[in-house]
Amino acid sequence: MVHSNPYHLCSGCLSLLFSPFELFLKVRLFMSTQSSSSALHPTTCESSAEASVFLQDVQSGLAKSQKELHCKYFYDERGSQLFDQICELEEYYPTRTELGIMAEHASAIAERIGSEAVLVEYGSGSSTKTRLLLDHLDSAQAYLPVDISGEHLHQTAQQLRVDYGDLDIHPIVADFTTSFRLPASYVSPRTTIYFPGSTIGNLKTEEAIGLLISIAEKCGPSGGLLIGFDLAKDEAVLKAAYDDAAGVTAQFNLNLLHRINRELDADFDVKRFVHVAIYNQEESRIEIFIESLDEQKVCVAGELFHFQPGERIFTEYSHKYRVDQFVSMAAQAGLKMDALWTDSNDYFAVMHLSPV
Ligand code: AVJ
Repeated sequence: MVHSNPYHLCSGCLSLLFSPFELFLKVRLFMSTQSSSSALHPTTCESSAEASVFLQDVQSGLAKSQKELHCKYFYDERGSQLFDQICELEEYYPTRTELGIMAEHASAIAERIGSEAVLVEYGSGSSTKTRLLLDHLDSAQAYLPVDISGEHLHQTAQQLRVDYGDLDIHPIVADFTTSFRLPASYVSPRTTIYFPGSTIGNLKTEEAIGLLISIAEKCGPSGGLLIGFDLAKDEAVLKAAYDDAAGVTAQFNLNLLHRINRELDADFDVKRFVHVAIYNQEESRIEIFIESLDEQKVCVAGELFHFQPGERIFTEYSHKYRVDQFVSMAAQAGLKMDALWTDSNDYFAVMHLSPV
């Protein structure tokens, strides 16, 4: 029952003020302060508060007339594994294409970023594409990978320190879609934000512009933004990429229901749901849903949710931009394009922008 949950009032009030992304960070930051300030605070404290935010988000998302679950919840351990498998699929062109662009143009891109850069990466993960940059940058001052997954981040940073001995590496555990700050000692006129992976495409257009505004505030007058985003293309190519023949993307999407069953007290009968990926031509984006095959009831921590046959839970957008569209979004954030690199099919774009 919602009312027996001690976090209800607190997160309920907060959620009126902040988007789920912002709320997520606020709790993360709060909890990380807690655990670092007191060794006596066991991890159970952190996990129960996180579980409570997750539960609130799931229950409120399923209570909407258009049911929804936030795509950030895809990435538990199993979900991250499945995402890595997606990146290896023949049909899933973005990862491979972006890496190809970075490999082919690494020295031109590094030249554009310039010397003595402070490089800040949003959603750094394993920093694979970044190594291509670091190998070519002229005497970078520092590399600050920002990621929500602390454990993975610190492991990656440790390996980078081994491989890039002279470089100052300062990992930051944060959700970059919220108002996080760079440590004062790293604020530089040569700050460049690196935001690969077309993660921006998962945001709604207003949210994407908001994020670009916060990036424009952080990058220095002689710094900029290096961003990777997916381009509009043939519908058949897009649909195959988000509904692959082997069904890995379906597993990735449906894992969210398994995760809710595992972590929250829920009883989704996952085999009675299917993965749906549609292309919305007007909005130029893939829209991903989980569709109920029949009429059914699902219980999540004491709350009952009804599904009609064919009813869908919205889980993710993946926007596919035209270059001019992206340029005008960036202009609204005070950023102007000064270089663009694409692949021979024009499937993916890597753009460098500077503050105006
Ligand atoms: C890499 C997070 C941008 O939208 O292509 C892949 C996520 N979802 N298949 C994307 C994703 C389904 C992906 N991002």
